[in-house]
Amino acid sequence: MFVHNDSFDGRAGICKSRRITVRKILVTALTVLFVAVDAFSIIPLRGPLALDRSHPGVVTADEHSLNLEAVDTTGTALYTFRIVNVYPHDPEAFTQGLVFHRGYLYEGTGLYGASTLRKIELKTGKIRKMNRLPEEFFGEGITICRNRLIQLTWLSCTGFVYDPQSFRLLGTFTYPTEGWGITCDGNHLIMSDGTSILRFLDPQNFTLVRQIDVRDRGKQIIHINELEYVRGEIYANVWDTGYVVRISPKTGEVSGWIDLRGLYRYLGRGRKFDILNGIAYDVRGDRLFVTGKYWPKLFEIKLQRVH
Ligand SMILES: [Ca+2]
Repeated sequence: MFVHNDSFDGRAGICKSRRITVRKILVTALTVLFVAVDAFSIIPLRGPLALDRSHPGVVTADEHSLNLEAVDTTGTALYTFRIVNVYPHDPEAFTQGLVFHRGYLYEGTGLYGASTLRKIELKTGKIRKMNRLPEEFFGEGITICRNRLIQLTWLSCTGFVYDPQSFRLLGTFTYPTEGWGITCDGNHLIMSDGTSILRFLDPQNFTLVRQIDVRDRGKQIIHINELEYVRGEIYANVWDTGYVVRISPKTGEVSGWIDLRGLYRYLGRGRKFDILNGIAYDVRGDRLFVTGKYWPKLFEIKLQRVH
């Protein structure tokens, strides 16, 4: 059974004033979600994309209000990328969570009144299954851990637990912080809350096991966002930057920065898109996928060491 886990550290105050409201909302939410899982549809998007390497768009910070600033990576490993494949991605998706599981992508999207959970065909971008969250929930990170699909919400202190095959709602749990990103290392859930702290939770009862503080050469790295566990490391989008950080799960130390700002120029000119957000890893195929909010494309990339 799921527990109401409001006590994993001193930041518990964020939820307490909302608890009664949250319970009321949950009753409504559970009803709506059970209806929603039966109402999924297959929504065709577009076919596979070919990457036009000869005419990448020119993107300026002014044009898209994106933060294109470089991070000082002196003294820490720096990587850039090579594009291996390009796939379609719903340009209306405000991406908050991304997972690859048994041949399909799973995506969680955000915003009040527009938050969803999706199962997607990688090559075509077709949405095979979709839940809409009740409008009072702002969807955040997702992960699949021990055959349960978990979706966080931003300020509601509530996580949803689904069957990954049917999207049937199995239960909910609470946490005393904001909900940003979540991933799974096989043994624990790993959750971010927008600070530099990553919390390791028991995947059965959602109690806190331990936590780490993400630091690069002693400096706290805040705004740790969407997460992915990749071959013994935690990869994390750093909010409002074009970078992903590689983090030691044992110490929280940053072992490298991945500069993905160069992906923006492949998204097309004159098109609305928002920040880089969304990392998924195919363990069997050793494939790393990244995308962003309102991005029309999802990229399979390989890392290239710069220094
Ligand atoms: Ca992820």
